[in-house]
Amino acid sequence: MTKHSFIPYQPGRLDENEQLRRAKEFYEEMDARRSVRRFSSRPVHRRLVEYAIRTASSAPSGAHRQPWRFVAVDDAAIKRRIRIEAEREEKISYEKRMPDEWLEALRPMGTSWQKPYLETVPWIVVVFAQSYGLSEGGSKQKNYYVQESVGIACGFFIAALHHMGLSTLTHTPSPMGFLRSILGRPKNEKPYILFPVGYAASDATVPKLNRKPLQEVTSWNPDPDSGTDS
Ligand code: IYR
Repeated sequence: MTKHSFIPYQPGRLDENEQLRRAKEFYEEMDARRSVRRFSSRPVHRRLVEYAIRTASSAPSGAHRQPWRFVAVDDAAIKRRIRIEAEREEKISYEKRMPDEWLEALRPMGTSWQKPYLETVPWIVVVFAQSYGLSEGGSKQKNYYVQESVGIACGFFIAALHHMGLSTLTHTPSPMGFLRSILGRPKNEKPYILFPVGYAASDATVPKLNRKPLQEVTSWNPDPDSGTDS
């Protein structure tokens, strides 16, 4: 492959007070985000979904392969099929596949195998990870760091939706293979995350959660001798 041409890049140049102001503002905005399981049926303009996907697709990716595909669905019949198949898998998971410890960990969240929002939400966006690329001629092209790349893109997607006042849920009905057949995706694509996208219902509630404080998620210049590993 020929080398890219390189162009100057000089982002930012903000003074430190402005940096801090923006840092705090962005943190507070993101900290206000919550996953939602009750959605309004109020329509969401397709242009908003397009911008969320554009933002997601601006994420960094291994060798800039952008190994993702966003499949956006607002067709009622397709959403219904997704709900039926997702609930079929989730029912088996909740009743048979998930060990007691997992069910116990989920109990505080009040989730169940039932996913009515998959039908009432205006959009479902299913993100597929491309384990390898397919050229137009059909030859395979290796992708790199696919899981990391798609995970980062999904993070951008969630942030973009929140910024425009929309809500979503990081939903991974398991196993998710049914999404490939319902949505007609090729065999190099694996379903990664399903995002219902819409406005939170007016009666939506979320569990009262606390986030870990900074010191619990951060280590600064750790001393290797005081680690907990023996
Ligand atoms: N996929 C199931 C179970 C589930 C698992 C985790 I980890 C969650 O944080 C929430 C739910 C479901 O969607 O109900």
